[in-house]
Amino acid sequence: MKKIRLIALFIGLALTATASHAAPQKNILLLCIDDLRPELKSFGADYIQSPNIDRLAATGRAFHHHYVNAPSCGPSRYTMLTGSYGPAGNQALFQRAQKLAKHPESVTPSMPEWFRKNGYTTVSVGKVSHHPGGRGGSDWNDDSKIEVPRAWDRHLMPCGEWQHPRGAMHGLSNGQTRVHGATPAFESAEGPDTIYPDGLIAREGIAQLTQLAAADKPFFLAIGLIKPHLPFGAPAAYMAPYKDVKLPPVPHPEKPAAPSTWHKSGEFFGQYNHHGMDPRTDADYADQVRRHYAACVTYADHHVGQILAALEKSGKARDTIIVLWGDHGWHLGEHNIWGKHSLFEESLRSPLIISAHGMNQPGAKSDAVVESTDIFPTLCELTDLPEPEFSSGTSLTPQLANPATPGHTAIAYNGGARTIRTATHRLTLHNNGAVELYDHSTTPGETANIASQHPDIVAKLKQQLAKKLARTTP
Ligand SMILES: [Ca+2]
Repeated sequence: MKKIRLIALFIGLALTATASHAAPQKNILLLCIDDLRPELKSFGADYIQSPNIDRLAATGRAFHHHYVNAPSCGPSRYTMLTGSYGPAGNQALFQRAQKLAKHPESVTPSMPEWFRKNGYTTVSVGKVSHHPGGRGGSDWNDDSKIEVPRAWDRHLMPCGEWQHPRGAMHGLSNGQTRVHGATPAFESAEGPDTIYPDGLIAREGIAQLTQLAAADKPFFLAIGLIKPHLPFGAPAAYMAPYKDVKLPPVPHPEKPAAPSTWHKSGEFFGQYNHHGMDPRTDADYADQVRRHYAACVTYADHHVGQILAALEKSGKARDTIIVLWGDHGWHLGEHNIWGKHSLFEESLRSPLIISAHGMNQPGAKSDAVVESTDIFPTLCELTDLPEPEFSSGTSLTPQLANPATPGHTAIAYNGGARTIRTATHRLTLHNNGAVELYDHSTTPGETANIASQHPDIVAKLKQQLAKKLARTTP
């Protein structure tokens, strides 16, 4: 069955290969984008300029109902990189590394480790795991504290004027690093792409891509861009498309009734200086924040374009599977939240695009509910690597072969609650016993909790959620 799906997917390529010689081993180019909402032109947002990601969507499969398994950077990246559910905090991968040091037999291989073991050269550049460059220590550059041991042949983070990965992670223009509570939440300084850290990440990523493409071995290259993570800083040129554009109204901006995973947007309000302004009460300020976020999306999109152009130039585009993945969404005022960390749709839904040369119906979107743990088994199947049976994900090759193929369910968790999304409903269970149930077929904004009216649906989804969570890696 697996083989039939693969042949269906790559029918064009398979015929070419039969006529000449065996197809070369496919490379992987994984593009991770930090805090990217699925608000792109190719995902239906008219006012956003995202031409390069849109072109990728037009040649591949855009998953419009991809859900992350945790609404913050560290635990979400844990699930994508390991194919398993894990701890809920930002230290998830470092905890795994400690466990690996003490009890190596109890830790399953990460996705890059799996590819490396199977003959690939594996390289990461930028923010792929939680810390850009994948190291711990006070400045995140300690070579003795590796976030994902055994994964990478090289894991790089060019820091330039920001001096270290911790500085670059929350950096503003020209080497400014974040000062708790004093740094502005957004900025658009005049200058070239490299006045913000992503300019350096893209440049190093392209250098690595060019080097890997010239070698004989297949490669797994992951490039992680930091924007549009806070602070929303991008060169002024990227603000230009948003100066006069009319922003759509924020849907359901009201604070939800309890119980919910609403929070006080601590990252946004606590880490940055808003000079007394608050987007929850000041419409002009909300507008400015949204425009700067949009500029960061276009800045990220520009780098995606540069990287894809370098892949074309390398001659390896036909032999490379491209994955673009957002590590979670972000509330720009929906449900009265400015941030992530909730278990609402705005935090959990993120873009996923998979593109492989010769695939069926390129450009047709998928509405299947899928989740980040699915990426690992999918890429193994596409490259004919051994199946990672330990993964709790499900290969998405059926959706790649036929975009109308239904999905499954997606689960997620934060410190205080856990949730399951089906094609029609979301159930959220709080640690204190409270329950939320939303029907997306009637109220897609998750504004009407119908848990008390539908105990049957609650019971059924509870069971499904428990079954999936039972596969969590401690
Ligand atoms: Ca993130």
